[in-house]
Amino acid sequence: MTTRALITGITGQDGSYLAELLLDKGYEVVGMVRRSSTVNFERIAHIQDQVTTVPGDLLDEVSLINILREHRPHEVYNLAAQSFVQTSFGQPVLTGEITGLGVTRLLDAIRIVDPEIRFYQASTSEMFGKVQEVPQKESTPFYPRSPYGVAKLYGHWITINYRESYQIHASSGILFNHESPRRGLEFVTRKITHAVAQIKLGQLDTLALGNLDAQRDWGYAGDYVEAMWLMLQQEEPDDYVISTGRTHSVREFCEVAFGHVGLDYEQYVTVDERFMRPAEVDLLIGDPTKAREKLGWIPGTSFEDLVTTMVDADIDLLSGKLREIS
Ligand code: NDP
Ligand code: GDR
Repeated sequence: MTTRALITGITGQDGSYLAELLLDKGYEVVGMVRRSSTVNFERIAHIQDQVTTVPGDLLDEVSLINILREHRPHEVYNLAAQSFVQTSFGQPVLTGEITGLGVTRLLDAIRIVDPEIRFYQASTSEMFGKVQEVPQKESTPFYPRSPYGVAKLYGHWITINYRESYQIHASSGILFNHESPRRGLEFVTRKITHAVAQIKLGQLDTLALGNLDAQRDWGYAGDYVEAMWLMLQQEEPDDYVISTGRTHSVREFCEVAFGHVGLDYEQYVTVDERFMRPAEVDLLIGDPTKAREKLGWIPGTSFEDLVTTMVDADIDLLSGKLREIS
C-alpha cells in the first residue's frame, strides 16, 4: 500500500524539501496551497508533476475537513504558518489565527475525519525566546518574545492536548533555525547571501541589517525535514528539539558570507533601526541529544558549508545560470 502524506505549506522552504524527501521514499504527496492572485510554485516547480496540489487554508476548517475526506492521508505535516517574526509584530492577530488557531483547526479536522492520521506540528525554538537555560532542550521552560512565538507555543500545546485527549499520534518538532538557497528573502541569512551576491556582481553597494549580535543555531533545511519524517515513524508520538548544538551571531554569518567572495563585511553592512524588533531573542542554541538517541537523527551540514552554499547559489541565480535551487 502506498503511504499518502498531506503537507500544508508545501510552497514554503520546508514544504518543498519535505515533498522531495517523501517522493523519494515512494509516498503519494498531496500539498495544500492557499489561493493567491499569482502562482507561487517556484520552490516546487521541479516536482509539480509528481505532487497533487489542493486548495485550502488554515483559516478555513471546512476546507481542511474536505481535503482530509477526499485524499485520506496517512500522515499530515503542518508546515503552514505566518512564519516571519518581524511581521508578527505588525499583524499579531492574523499571525495568531494562522500560526496558532490554524493548528487547532487542522487537529480538529483530523479528530473528526480520521483520528488514526499521524500528525506533525512545526514548532520552533522561538518558543524558548528569552534565555532561561543554555543549551535549550525539550524540558527548558518557554518564554516567547513575539506574537509569532506566542502563537507557536499555543500550537505546540494544542498538539500535546489533542495527543493526550484523543490519542492522536501527534508529534511536535521544536526546530531551530534552518536555512537553504530556498529560504525567503526576508530572513536574515538569505537577505545576507543575496546581498553578498548582488554586491559581488556590482548590483548593490550596502546592506542594512538590524541586530548583528543575535545568536542563532543555524542548520540546513534539507537535513531537518528528515527529522520530521522520522518523528512520524516512531511507535509513540513525542516532542523533539532539532538543532545543530552550535550557535553563531548574525555578525559571524556576515563575516563568512562576505569572506567567501573576498570581501570585508564591515565595509558594506550598516545597522538600521527599522530591522530591530520590539523584543529580541538574543541567544538560541539547541541540544539535539534526544533526537540523536531516539530518532537516530544527526545534522549533516556545517555552518560554513551552509553559508557558502547559499552565497554560491545566489551568485548563480543572479548571474542567470539556469539551475534547480537545491
Ligand atoms: P515559509 O514561510 O517558507 O512557508 C510557510 C508556508 O505556509 C507557505 O507555503 C505559505 O503559503 C503557507 N501558509 C501561510 N499562511 C497560510 C494559510 N493561512 N493557509 C495555508 N497555508 C499558509 O516557512 P518555512 O518553510 O521556513 O517553515 C515551515 C514551518 O516551520 C513554518 O510553520 C515555520 O513557522 C516553522 N519553522 C520554521 C523554521 C525555520 O527555520 N525555517 C524553524 C522552526 C519552525 P504561501 O506560499 O502562499 O505564502
Ligand atoms: P528568526 O529568523 O526571527 O530567528 O525566525 P530571522 O532570520 O528573521 O532573524 C534571525 C535574527 O537575525 C536578526 N536580524 C535580522 N533579521 C531579519 N529578518 N532581517 C534583518 O535585517 C536582521 N538583522 C538582524 C533578527 O533580529 C533575529 O535575531 C526564523 C523563522 O524561520 C521562524 O519561522 C522560525 O520559527 C525561527 O527562525 C526558528
